[in-house]
Amino acid sequence: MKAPVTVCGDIHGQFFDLVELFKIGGDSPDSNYLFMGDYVDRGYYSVECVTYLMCLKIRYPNRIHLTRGNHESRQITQVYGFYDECLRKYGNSNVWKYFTDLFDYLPLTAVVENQIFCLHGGLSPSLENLDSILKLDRKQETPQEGPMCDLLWSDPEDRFGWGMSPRGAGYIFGHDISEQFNHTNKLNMISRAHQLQMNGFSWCHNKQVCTIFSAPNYCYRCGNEAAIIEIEDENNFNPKTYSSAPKSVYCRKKGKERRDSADIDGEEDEDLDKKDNKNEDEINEENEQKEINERINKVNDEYFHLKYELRYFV
Ligand SMILES: [Mn+2]
Repeated sequence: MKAPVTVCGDIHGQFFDLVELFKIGGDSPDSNYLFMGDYVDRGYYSVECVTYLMCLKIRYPNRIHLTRGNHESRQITQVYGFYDECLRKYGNSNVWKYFTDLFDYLPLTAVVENQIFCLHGGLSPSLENLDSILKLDRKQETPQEGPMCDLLWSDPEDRFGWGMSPRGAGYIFGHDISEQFNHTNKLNMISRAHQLQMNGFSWCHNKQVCTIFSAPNYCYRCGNEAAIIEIEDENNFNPKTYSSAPKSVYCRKKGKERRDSADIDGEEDEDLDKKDNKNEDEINEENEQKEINERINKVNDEYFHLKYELRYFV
């Protein structure tokens, strides 16, 4: 990819903060963008975030680039919110299915001006150079181990060599590993996301690795700033930080949500009135819908009480 380009980290379903991001970085297509994954899960608006970014990609394919994060996966989205959000918003899992099928086609990494290696997680002990990344069979669900998994899951650490990751996927890698990789591939630096940064971004490994995090007040309670970095050319970076959108913008009234779930109950009651004269297929279909409705109600409860597990890691 060519500079200038603005590089962004995790978004995690915080749609109103994504709107804020474009206010700070400039509208697409006036500014070029590279997003490094984790569009979905955790926040309440994964559907809106991923739909908006994909629409921009379709409309301006050369102005915006989207790489894959560890959350762009069938398995992870079933645990951390995107799947449940699709059920809640659409009453079935079709939208989730289409998006997770699409995620298999996202690129894993990008290189800006042959100098800046961009990806979601970090390095892999099975990938010594950029050519070996091109040879990966990436059009699949992210595996739970191996080079493709490592690129989306690994983290830099203040240490030497490789280590086990506390996340249970990918590795932790020391500054000697980053130095060797950058030297072998004639790179200036590695730009990555994947870890919460209280100031939005930070350097490590003697300025050979930069972590960018673009979800302000992550999970609506971490109190962190977010950042994006405008790369003017291979030597000039302008970090821009921003806070989350004002609460009045994104807080939907509890009452409205309650009415939404009441509508679902209403439909169910209507169905019960017509219970006579039903064949087995109809009854099965009804039971299936009932299960979905129950799950939707359960998800609504969790939605109100912010029960999604919060970890330091993303
Ligand atoms: Mn991540």
